[in-house]
Amino acid sequence: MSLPEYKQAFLKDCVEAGALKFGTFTLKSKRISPYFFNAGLFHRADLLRSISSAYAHTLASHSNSDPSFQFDVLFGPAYKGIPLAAAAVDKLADLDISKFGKKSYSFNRKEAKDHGEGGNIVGASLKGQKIVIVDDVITAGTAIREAIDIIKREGGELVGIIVAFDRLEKTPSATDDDGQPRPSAIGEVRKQYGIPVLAILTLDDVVEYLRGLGSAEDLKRLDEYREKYRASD
Ligand code: OMP
Repeated sequence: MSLPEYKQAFLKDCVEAGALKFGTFTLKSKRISPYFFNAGLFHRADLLRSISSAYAHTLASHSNSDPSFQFDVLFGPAYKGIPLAAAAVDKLADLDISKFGKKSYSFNRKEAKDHGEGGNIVGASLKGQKIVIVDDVITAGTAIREAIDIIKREGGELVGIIVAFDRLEKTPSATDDDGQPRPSAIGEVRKQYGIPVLAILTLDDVVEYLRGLGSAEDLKRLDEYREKYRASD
C-alpha cells in the first residue's frame, strides 16, 4: 500500500473507533452516502492522540515540501475545532520542538465577553499573525467561511486550512444528479483565497485502503459514489 504510515495508522484508528463507518447514510446535502466520517468520536485519550498526531504530521509534511508555508497560530473554530487545534499544536512540538515549539493555538468564543479581559478570542491573538484553521469536515463550506470572517475581523492573515477528511465531492446543488462537473467547497476556498487546504485523509485514501483489505462490496459502493459526485477540483 502506498499510503504514508501516519495515514494508515489514522485510518485504522478511524475504523476501529467507528469514526469511519460504511453503510447507508443521509448527508446534510441529502445525498445518500455509502460512508460517513464522524470526527466527534475522537474524545477518548488514545483517539485524540491519534487524530492530533495525524494533523501534526500532515502540517509538518506540507511545510517540508513547501518551505514558504509558515504559520504562527492554529485556530480551532468553536466548538469542535477547539480541542483539535490545542492537541495538534502539542503534537507539532513533539514532532520538532525547534521548528514548532513556539507555535500557538487559539479559538473564538461563541458569545463575546464584556468583562475581565473582554473580546471573543481565547489563546493567542490573531492580529498580524499567520493563521491555519483546524476543522473536521468541510461539505458545503458554511462553517469554514464563518471562521475565515473571524480571522479577517481580528486582523490575522489566513495562510491555510487543515481538515481531517476531504470527501472530494462537488458542492451540492438543486440539480444534484445532473452529471455536470462542479468544484468542491474545498476547491472553491482554495481558489478564492489562494491558500492550501490540507486534509489528513481523502476519499481516495479510503478507497486505496479498502482495496488493500479486499472488502469488495464496500469498495464497489464507494467507487460508484465517488464517480457520481466527484468534484472537478
Ligand atoms: P459544512 O461544510 O458547513 O456543510 O459542514 C460540514 C458538516 O458535514 C459537518 O458538520 C457534519 O454534520 C457533516 N458531515 C460529516 O461530519 N461527515 C461526513 O462524512 C459527511 C457530512 C455531511 O453531512 O456532509
